[in-house]
Amino acid sequence: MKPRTRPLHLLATVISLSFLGGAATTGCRAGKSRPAAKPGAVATPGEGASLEAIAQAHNLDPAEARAALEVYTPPGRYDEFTMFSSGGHSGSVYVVGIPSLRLLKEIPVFSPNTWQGWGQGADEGDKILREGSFSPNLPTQTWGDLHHPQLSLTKGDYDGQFLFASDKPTGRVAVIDLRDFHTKQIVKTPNTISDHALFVMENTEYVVTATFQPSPGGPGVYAPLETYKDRYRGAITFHKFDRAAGRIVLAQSFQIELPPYFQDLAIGGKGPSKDYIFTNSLNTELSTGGNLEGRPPFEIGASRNEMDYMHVINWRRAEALVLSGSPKLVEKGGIKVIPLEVARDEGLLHFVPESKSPHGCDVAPGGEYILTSGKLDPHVTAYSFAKIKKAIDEKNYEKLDPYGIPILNYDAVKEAYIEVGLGPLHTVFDDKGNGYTSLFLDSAVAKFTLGPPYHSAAEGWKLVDKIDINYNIGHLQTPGSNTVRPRGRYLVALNKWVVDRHPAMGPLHPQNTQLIDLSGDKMRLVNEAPSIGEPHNATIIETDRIAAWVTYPALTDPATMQTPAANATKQGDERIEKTADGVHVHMVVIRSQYKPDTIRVKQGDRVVIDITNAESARDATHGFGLHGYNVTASIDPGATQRIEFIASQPGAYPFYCTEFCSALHMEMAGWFMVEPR
Ligand code: RUQ
Ligand code: CUA
Repeated sequence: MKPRTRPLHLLATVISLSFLGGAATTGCRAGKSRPAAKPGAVATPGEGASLEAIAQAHNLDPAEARAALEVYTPPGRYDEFTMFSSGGHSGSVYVVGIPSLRLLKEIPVFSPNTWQGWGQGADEGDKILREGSFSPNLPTQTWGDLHHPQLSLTKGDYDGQFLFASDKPTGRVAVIDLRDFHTKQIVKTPNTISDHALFVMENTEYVVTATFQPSPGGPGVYAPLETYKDRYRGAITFHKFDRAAGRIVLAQSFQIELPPYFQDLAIGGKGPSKDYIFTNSLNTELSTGGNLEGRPPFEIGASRNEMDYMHVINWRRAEALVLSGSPKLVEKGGIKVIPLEVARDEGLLHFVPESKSPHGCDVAPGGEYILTSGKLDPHVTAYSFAKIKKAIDEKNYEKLDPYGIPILNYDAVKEAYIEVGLGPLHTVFDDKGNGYTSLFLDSAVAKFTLGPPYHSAAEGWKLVDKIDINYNIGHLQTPGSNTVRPRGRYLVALNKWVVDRHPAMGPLHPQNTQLIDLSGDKMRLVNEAPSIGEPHNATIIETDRIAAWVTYPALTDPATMQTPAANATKQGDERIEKTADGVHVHMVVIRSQYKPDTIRVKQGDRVVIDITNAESARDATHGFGLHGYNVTASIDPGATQRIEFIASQPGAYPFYCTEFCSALHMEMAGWFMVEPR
């Protein structure tokens, strides 16, 4: 590839060193002062004090006093927006109100949760974790890095029905139903050993994931690292989503094999670009590390080339090939796979040069531009989709990559190259034609104008504002940013480190979410809150657009959402049946008793307990805690739930309600008696 003039190239090298060194940005950068922490309330003036006096007593400057009023959500009122935030390695999704930043709920996904009885050894969550584990021949994976949450779309906008979330290390996708905020399915992406990106297509036809580390064929498949170039492959996977069933259907899913680059972030096109998807890649050098074996460390080996490749994939044509039943496809891991050579020969895949070690890959709301950032280059590059299309049609190639994939001419497809600051990562959008890019190294957010049709050619692609945040920002989000209708109003900065923002509480600090007001020309920091785990990425929707239930319709099985569920127990029909290998308990719970409250089994019996909560009152959840057997369940009003285990040890075991449900909650208990054989 011919060398290009890179303004600030030297600077990029310096940045690269500090970026690779990791700890270079603690926010305590020399030469740049940040406001020192100051005490909160020093005295609370009594009733009748003026707002000014209260602000003064709380040591608030006018901007802080104003922000306090702007984000205050009085007791009993709801936040305007709801954010579904990644919990990183906590494995959960956290539901947070905006602008208050109040934590509203935890949705357990990839990790067990005792409060909600999720993945506790005998319940539905346990089954979902097992079925969606990395490999059937390895222990059930009970942790993950919940990375990218994404709401379901209808016509390119949020519909409030489903939330999907990816697990980066293992390459899994979870489906969460927003009627009850429960995880319904976890799917291991076939043939991959790790995934990074997750996004959904315009009408949620597919949930798409792209690999991170390439693999020789998925869990359990070995090929020597020396054969990396020939035997390892990346992939982009189209998980078919059946909206009526609320499940991913692997039999109708497909995958396109890609070169063994690390595919990193990906996004679907919109409007003119809606038949295409775009994904970054890094390590086009095909480095495999080996720092004790005479090879460069991975991070050095993987950053040698000046440019990596943005992948431009014609998914519409790929889908047509799959639906045509073409014999060129192979069946692997339960899905149809388009081999790399077929993708190349069918013209499904083109590359666009992009600044090395790129990160964000985002599409402007109208689909005209694709924006990427090179972590080591202080610019955002905007590519014009029209120019990409033209270059593909005219075969305007610079050269072919080692796998024969055409690399489009950079100068022919580039639209703009905007200097934003150090360590640019992701870009989001507002409703006024502006882009906002997170700057990891600068610990800042840059605001710039998009080009036509958002702004005139003269006004477009200009840096217009910048704000410091605290500290190492990764993703950022605005409500509806990746939809066809970004809402603007607020921007959330999701920060990896919090350094000095909260009082010392041991060396592991909380991480941090900061709220920025976008209503004026200048961005304003108005709120912040610590988070549990890394708030990796988020997705933000109007609270009143979420189609959540307040109770289940009577006799619903949350596992299937069917009502009446086959295993529900009606009041008056409570009983204990002997089965060939044990007992089957049909139980009803209602304030404040279990019926039956005495269960007698023999040691070694298989025990099946179908528990139905007969309540219809809002919030009338009951639990079932059987310690010793390590069984706990939370049965919400209207729900029915099955618990299954073997009564292996004799003894007298109490069970009790784990939800403080009534004045007689302490009396809501029973006996599980296991008679020795
Ligand atoms: S990517 S911090 Cu793993 Cu979501 Cu950019
Ligand atoms: Cu039911 Cu406590």
